[in-house]
Amino acid sequence: MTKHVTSSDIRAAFSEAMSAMYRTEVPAYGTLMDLVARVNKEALAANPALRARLKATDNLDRISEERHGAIRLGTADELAMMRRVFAVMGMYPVGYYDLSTAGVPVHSTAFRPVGEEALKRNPFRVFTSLLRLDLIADETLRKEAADILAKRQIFTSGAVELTEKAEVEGGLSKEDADRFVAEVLEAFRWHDKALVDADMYHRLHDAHRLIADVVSFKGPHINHLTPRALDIDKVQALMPEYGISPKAVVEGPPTRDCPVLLRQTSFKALEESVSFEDGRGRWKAGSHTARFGEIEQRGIALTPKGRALYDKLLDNSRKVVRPAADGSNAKAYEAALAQTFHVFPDNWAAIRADGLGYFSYSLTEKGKKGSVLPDASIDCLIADGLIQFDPIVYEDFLPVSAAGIFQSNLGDGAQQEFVAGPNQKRFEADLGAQVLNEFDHYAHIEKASLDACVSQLKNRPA
Ligand code: OOG
Ligand code: NI
Repeated sequence: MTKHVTSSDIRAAFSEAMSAMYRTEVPAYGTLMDLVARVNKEALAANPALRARLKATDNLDRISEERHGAIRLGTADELAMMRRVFAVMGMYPVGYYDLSTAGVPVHSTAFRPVGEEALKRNPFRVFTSLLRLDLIADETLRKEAADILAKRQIFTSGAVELTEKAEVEGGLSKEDADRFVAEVLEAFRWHDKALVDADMYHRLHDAHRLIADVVSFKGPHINHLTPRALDIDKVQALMPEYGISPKAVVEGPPTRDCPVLLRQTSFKALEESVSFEDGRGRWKAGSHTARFGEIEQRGIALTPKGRALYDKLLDNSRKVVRPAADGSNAKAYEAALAQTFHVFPDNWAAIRADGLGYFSYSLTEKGKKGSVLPDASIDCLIADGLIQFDPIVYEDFLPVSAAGIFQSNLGDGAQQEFVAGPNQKRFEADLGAQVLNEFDHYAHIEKASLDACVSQLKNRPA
């Protein structure tokens, strides 16, 4: 019997290989990584408490590594196969994101590790979007785009064979895993020679820039990678000094003492040279804008109640100031956001008491020795210093933020409106599986931690 490597090890190797490839392909991304490493180092030096906490809970050496990337697929078959490929790496579809309401003709999920141990070993996830051709108004163009997509094969035969082998045998040997990573990486590679001629590219582009990005090329090139920043505001402020141009505003909640959900920002996508065949075997130079670099900073996962409050406050603040793509009202937007979020409690005890966030519970030193009456409430156990609680980190994405990231990287032109609403059923049919509900998932982690504390306390003789 051959020994299998773990799916987490394959994921870690894959994310490392992807990082190396992307840095070579997009040198500005390497610059961003250098800036992030510097800011993270400074943040740790300036804040010993943060350093101690991260040392206890995270691998300090890997703090500045990539947390996620993103791709955009063209067909149901591509999505279904991508699901099987990611499963080999222990990455499963979590959440459904409809971006049509934000003027982007896609719907998406995030493939990610789900268990605590897997997340700790390597948290790499891939935000994966599927183009909604049904949102192209022009019927002829819709048909042409579908025909082009139907002909392409984004995976190498080696990638498909090794995925099948992993499915049949329940894993891969070290040697096969190395080959798997190399073969799968090919699907994420950039191709500067378009599949379509210049005329078709421009017609797709006129329908929506994103449609041109998905349909015109041989595969779903990775369009960004995202390391973790310990001080996202500082990286945003320093980008120009490093010769990279940041998007107008940081997406998500404002800067807070108790971070919630996810804050993200990126540098704007670069204009890159590509070429189009002219039908007579000659290549004609052109350009395409799709690839960028992003950073993220994560906070506590919110309950449906907390999330509803977050959504309402974000919406309210955008009614006061809508961030302009050129950054001209960025300061006013930040001020409005901070102002609106004043009503969102900014200490862990209040966030917990109000039922806004998910927490992981554990026994204190006193709790490890103590015992309690069977009917003691959790609040009493906390008040008596037997149980402590820590925020559970949000591991998913935010549709409004994702739309902001998409938009700022699709150029600053006028936004388009789509009438379609979410269609999770259709997405899951195309995926060939159901996506995990993120709230159920966090609630489960919270409950398991609580049950463990209570059973330890109550099973001790009083
Ligand atoms: C994905 C944008 C969404 C995020 O971090 O919210 C995303 C894309 O541009 O394809 O990655
Ligand atoms: Ni992203």
